[in-house]
Amino acid sequence: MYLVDQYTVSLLHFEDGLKDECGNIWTAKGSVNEDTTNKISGNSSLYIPANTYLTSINDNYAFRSGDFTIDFWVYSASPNSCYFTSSSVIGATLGIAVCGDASWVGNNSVLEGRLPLPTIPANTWTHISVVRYQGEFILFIQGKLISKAKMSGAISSKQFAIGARYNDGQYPNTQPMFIDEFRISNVARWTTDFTPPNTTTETIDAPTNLTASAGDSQVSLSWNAVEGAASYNVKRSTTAGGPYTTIATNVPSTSYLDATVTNGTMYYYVVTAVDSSGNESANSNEASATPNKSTPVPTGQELLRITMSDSSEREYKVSKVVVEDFIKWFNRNNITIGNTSYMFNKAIDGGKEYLSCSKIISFETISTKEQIFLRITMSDSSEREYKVSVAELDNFIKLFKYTTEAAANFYVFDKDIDSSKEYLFFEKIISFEVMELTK
Ligand SMILES: [Ca+2]
Repeated sequence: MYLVDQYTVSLLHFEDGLKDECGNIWTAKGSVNEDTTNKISGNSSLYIPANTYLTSINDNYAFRSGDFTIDFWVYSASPNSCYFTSSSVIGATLGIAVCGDASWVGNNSVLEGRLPLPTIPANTWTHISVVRYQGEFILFIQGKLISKAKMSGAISSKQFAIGARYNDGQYPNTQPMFIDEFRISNVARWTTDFTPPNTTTETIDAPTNLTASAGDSQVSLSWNAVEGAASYNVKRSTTAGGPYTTIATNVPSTSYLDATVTNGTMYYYVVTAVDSSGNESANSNEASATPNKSTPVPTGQELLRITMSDSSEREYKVSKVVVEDFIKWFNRNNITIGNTSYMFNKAIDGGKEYLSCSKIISFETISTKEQIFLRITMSDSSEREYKVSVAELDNFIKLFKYTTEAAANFYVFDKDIDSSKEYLFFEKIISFEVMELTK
């Protein structure tokens, strides 16, 4: 299947009714329908019975004097079918038509050229394209340049019809036909012979909804499955937008754990889908994460922050028992002589620290209930911040990692401000980071 690029004005795969990948509205006149038995791309083509057709109106179809390309695949029992036109009323506007008897590049009053259309083989898929390049109209059949004519006038028609000679409904095709991969572009895609794109060079859809979540020396990725994908490739960069380096190929599932990362570095990821023929899709959306060593205060501990007489602050993660003991000691010594010291075990190197009571100006205890700061980045790039307890954080991470085990696909946070609740859907979370709360 074609992908939309910067030149694509209209693109119909006929996989989803009349869905246009560029957002144009196509209206069926008569009962056209998808056909899954006869197609060039994906699962289906559009079957257009005799005397039915499609129309669409868009300023982008009025090419003025610019280059353009209209290309499509057709399968018809009769070479007299009328494939498309961009002229609204006979004689009113310069338009383009490719019909069984001729390929028109003008209108009845200002005919700049009229190219005979060679006989289109019956009952076989045929690629047809018409291109305007630097004032010349070029007709290609199966990628082979058939003929050219001058075409310098401005095309003002904003209407398009597929399956009729005029898109007000005059002269619809008299024979049924199938159309697939119909595309309109505002550029000359071909100017010499080319190999028509077909199912063997078909592009598989890119994965969507890639998310990256950071851990300690690792980043876990997940994305939505792509129909027809045999495996996925994972690519990484330290620059937003790439270029990306492939770090994993033949990934069979829709998740990947990258354990070859350095804490503190921001990584940008994309994934691609690969089909059984080895065709690789375009890149997915980009997701980023910064792996970091998270050191939450263990459950049951409290943070004791002591301000000394030299204005330095010392922090200790200690049990509630130690906090109570410290407070008792401080009160007793503060009232009396106040010259003895209190010993703390240092968490980092197992050393001991002695604080002199007379040098302590103040201290505060921060309960574990408010010690963890969780910042979540959502798929709309908004950030949400929550203060959570260690237990809450553990629960959140567990449910986020193993969403399948979660009873629900969302997590409920209590809002500090008005004690209301907020529901965050796991699939909308791109990444999150954990910090110790500092005041
Ligand atoms: Ca198709």
